[in-house]
Amino acid sequence: MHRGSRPWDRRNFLRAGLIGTTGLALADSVELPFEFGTRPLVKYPQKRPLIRLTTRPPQLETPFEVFNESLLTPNDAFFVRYHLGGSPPPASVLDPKTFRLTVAGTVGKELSLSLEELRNGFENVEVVAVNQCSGNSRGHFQPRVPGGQSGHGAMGCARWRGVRLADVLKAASPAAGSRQVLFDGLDRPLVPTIPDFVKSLELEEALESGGLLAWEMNGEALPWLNGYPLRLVLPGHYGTYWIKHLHSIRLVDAEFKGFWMNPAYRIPDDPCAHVEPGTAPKRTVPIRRFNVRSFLTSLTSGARVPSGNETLLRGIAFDGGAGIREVLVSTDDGRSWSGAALGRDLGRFAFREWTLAWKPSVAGATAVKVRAVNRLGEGQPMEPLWNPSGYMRNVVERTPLVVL
Ligand SMILES: Nc1nc2c(c(=O)[nH]1)N[C@H]1C(S)=C(S)[C@@H](COP(=O)(O)O)O[C@H]1N2
Ligand SMILES: [Mo]
Repeated sequence: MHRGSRPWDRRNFLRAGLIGTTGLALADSVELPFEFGTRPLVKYPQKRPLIRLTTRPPQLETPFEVFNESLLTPNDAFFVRYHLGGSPPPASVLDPKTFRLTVAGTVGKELSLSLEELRNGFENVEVVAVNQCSGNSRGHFQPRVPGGQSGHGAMGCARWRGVRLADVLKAASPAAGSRQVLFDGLDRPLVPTIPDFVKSLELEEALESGGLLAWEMNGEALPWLNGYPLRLVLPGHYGTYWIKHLHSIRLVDAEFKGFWMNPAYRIPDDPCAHVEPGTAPKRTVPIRRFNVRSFLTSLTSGARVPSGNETLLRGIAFDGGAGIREVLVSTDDGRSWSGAALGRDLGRFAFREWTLAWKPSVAGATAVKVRAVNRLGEGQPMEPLWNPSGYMRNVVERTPLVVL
């Protein structure tokens, strides 16, 4: 289909400044607000049309308006991220009848569990938690950095159901001297020069993280592209640890040095994970928890807002698990700030809704800025912080608008 040729095409709506009122079903491309930001929308099994970043492996972003529809991101709109050419694993290796999760390595008791055994052998629990890719919003980095040029759609919030990672680890009786836990999924590299996607956590961290081995997302089986039949859910931690199609947990007594822990997925060893733009960090550490972020979702860039009427501004905020304390909103491009009302609390790992009634009186160009603070007092920087991998963007975002 020829892009940009139809009157209802999303790009035309964007040019007309009407984004936010458009339905996505008929559109076939999206314009992200940075250079080279034109992206096709593509349809995968169990998914509505999503923003395509790459095809092999699939990397799909959630269209931003979805975050204004509900606090829980629908399964069919949830973003998808893979690393290996062999991802996602084909349905033939994901047969729930033959599936086994093994727990091995430096353990007193090796485990090999079917999905039934996992479900029936341990307490079933739920958590509402945000999953966010380390490189969410990477396309906004200046100077630009290599890697998937994501907009803000490599995040989502869902209700996950499964068993506690800690309960399963304890059932395997970790041996004294066990130091780290390795997680591997059923997807495999296509060529032997690419290392398998394996992630590690300190054992202590794995026991205390509140992590789940989850088979359910928003009340349904995990979608194929989000880890069917079992995935790690590590609330407050970047998505890189949320291993999909998880089939192997391995305890080791040394530090794991796999490619996806080092050199990949590392940040400058600095409290704000940043360096001078264009420079390399002297020391790095593995990326871990989310910093604080917030977004305006009810209006997007270029929206026209009538003066004299009340407009309800709405958005989301989240952090790495302390929970959101307050959200401040500026409707005059950062000159003055008002406290927004916080909505339903779905737990300290979830998207927190915020709202603020705004009655603009002056016509002309302005911008809305949103700034959240968590319960530890951590906020968001007014100027973007930079690192060479384009991770952890959390600058106060700015949405330019026109008051009519
Ligand atoms: N098996 C497997 N699990 C994986 C990955 C992968 O490549 N393979 N990518 C990770 C990364 S970097 C992210 S951001 C999340 C994304 O989760 P989602 O695709 O369900 O949104 O999956 C993680 N789990
Ligand atoms: Mo990621």
